[in-house]
Amino acid sequence: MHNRVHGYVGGLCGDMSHVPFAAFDPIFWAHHCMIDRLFYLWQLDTKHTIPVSLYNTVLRPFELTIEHVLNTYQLGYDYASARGET
Ligand SMILES: [Cu+2]
Repeated sequence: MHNRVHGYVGGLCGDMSHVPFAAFDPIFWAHHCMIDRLFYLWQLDTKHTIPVSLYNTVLRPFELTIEHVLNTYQLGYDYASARGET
């Protein structure tokens, strides 16, 4: 889902198709916000969990690990609609 949107929007020559330039396209930010929200909703579904064995995986080029980014609330934001709010 993630990669295909990059390809559909960017085509052969557009910024979205090329990792070093993708963030220059404004749709990049909307796209990644939606991916983040879908991951959040996926986490709320108790049938899905991230294997604990992956928690210490470092997310290069950042110093954060998977464990650091699992909880959006701890990152300073949340999705109201997921809690039944409008
Ligand atoms: Cu992307």
